[in-house]
Amino acid sequence: MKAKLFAAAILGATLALSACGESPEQPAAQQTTGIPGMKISNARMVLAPVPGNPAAIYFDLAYDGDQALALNRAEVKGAKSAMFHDYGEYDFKVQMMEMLPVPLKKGDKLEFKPGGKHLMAMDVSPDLKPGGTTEATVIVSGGARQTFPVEIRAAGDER
Ligand SMILES: [Cu+2]
Repeated sequence: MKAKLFAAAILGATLALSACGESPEQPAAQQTTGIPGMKISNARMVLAPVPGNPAAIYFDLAYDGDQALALNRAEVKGAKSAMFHDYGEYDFKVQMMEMLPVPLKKGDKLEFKPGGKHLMAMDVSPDLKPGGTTEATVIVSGGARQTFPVEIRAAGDER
């Protein structure tokens, strides 16, 4: 009798869990967030020495999804706009420029790092302070988005 009750309780909990997972009351934003197979880690924002100047965001990206994508847009919470930058040779000088869309296919790994590809946040709010966190969102061809937490560092901190 006791065992039967126990089993019923487990069954009840399982039902409740799956019902919760399939709940249609989830906000729409949560259902469209996340790019299947994409993992983003080690994300950090390095603030400019002068407050309000553009801040660079670096992160590691691994893609293991089946669909081929192109990465070309991003948004940063607390910044008016954000764009991907890369370094390239132009006019016989190496300089920072807008990044061309990066194709992503299964198994690709990409490092956004100092001196290479990075995400630049423009008009950064003074509310973004070293030691805090913000959120960035990458957007790929087709409009799928993935949001991830970003640690905020001061200009002189390790990048
Ligand atoms: Cu830049």
